[in-house]
Amino acid sequence: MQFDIITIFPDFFRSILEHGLLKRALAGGQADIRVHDLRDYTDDRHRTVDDRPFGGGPGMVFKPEPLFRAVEALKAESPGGDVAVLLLSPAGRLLTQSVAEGLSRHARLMLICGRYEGVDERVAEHLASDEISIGDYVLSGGELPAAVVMESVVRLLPGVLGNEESAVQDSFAAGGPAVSAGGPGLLDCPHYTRPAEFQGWKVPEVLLSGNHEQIRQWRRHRALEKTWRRRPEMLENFPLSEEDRHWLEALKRACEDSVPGAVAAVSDRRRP
Ligand code: 9D3
Repeated sequence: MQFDIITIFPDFFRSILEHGLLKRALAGGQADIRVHDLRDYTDDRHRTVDDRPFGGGPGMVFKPEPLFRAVEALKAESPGGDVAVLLLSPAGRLLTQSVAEGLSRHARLMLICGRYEGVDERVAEHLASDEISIGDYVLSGGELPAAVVMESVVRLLPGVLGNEESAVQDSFAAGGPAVSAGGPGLLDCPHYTRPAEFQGWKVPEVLLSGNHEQIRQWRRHRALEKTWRRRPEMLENFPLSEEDRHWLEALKRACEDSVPGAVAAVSDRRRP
């Protein structure tokens, strides 16, 4: 898959491309990532990318011409190709695992990073095919969001994760068919490693027991419990098994009755 990032801070991307998953995907040929300096697509002496907003007000707005010139020049390299042009913008559609899955099906992604107060609206309307936000908090530009989008997409590409199953087992993808269809998964169960006791805090005994059926069940219950406590809305579209449903009902009853011992017994809390 080919990625083209258009930014006024090309150096920003150096370190993320030289580490971990993105480095590996580049080396392995699953991803080809190029970073383009928006100023290379200006035509004035000062390499101007922004201007004052019509109608007045604070801040500066990215001019349309350099962005159109950049995207059109890059598009000309792959005529007729399946290219998505993403504008990273706080007003975009929220990035979720299923949005990342959709993006991963394109042959080529162009990522436009805005800065300042915004980007001329004609870019969103007539140049970008999609606008993406990574969440409801204010950042100062689209560079971090572009890196987030890229990492979420690249790890879905065939051959990128050493273990082809890891992507499927991820928190937001756990749970099979409903999840492949873009639904939410469950939060992950807790993980532990040695030592079995650290500063007086013990690893749950069942994990040391060697009883794989009990371990599997414990992990399932912990994942269900964590999801119910922290992200109950994720359970609404999740395909619960009969046994999941029964166990969750028992947990809810114990919590509603707020009998500490009962909650501890159901949820295996050592410090209720
Ligand atoms: C004062 C201007 N802001 C009013 C709320 C608008 C604004 C424009 C541009 C706020 C931030 C930015 C810079 N942010 C991004 O370009 C951005 C972003 C973000 O801030 N949060 C989450 N996802 C994204 S994607 C791009």
